[in-house]
Amino acid sequence: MKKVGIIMGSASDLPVVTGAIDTLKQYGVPFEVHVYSAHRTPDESRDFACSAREKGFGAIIAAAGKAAHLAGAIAANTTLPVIGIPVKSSTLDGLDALLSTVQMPSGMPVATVAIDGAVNAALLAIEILAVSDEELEQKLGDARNAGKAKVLKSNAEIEAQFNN
Ligand code: RP5
Repeated sequence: MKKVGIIMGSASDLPVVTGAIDTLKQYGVPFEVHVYSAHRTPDESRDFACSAREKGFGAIIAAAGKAAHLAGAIAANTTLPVIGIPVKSSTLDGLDALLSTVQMPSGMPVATVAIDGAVNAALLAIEILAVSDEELEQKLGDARNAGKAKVLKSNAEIEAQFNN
């Protein structure tokens, strides 16, 4: 199975990124975690992106806060799908990172999830790998069904509570 690369701009992003790590573990998807900053270690970020495909990665998650150009910088150096997590690490509550990550010019896509949306970033990476992996696709389907059952149970309880 292809690996997922998780890159964060700073070790201070780890509490957010943990949501992605836990989700990938839950699905048994192999991954690597690195701290590469687009501005503090631009050479290392570039080297990772340039060699990611040949190293067996199938998708890359890039998490960064403030003027967050990490996901875009990674995308500039690979044709692998890149998923950006805008991290809420500033006085602007992550809006700065959201806009910096989502507003990529045409030709250089970054699939941007919600501010601190690490679980969805991992699920999107898993969905990308599941395009050619039936077992993974089955796990995703099972999780959707479990989520549906949970909501239906909540609905039954609420309806009983309000007698409607
Ligand atoms: C960004 O700046 C990082 O991704 C982090 O979210 C933010 C703050 O970094 P530190 O100053 O905590 O290293 O580059």
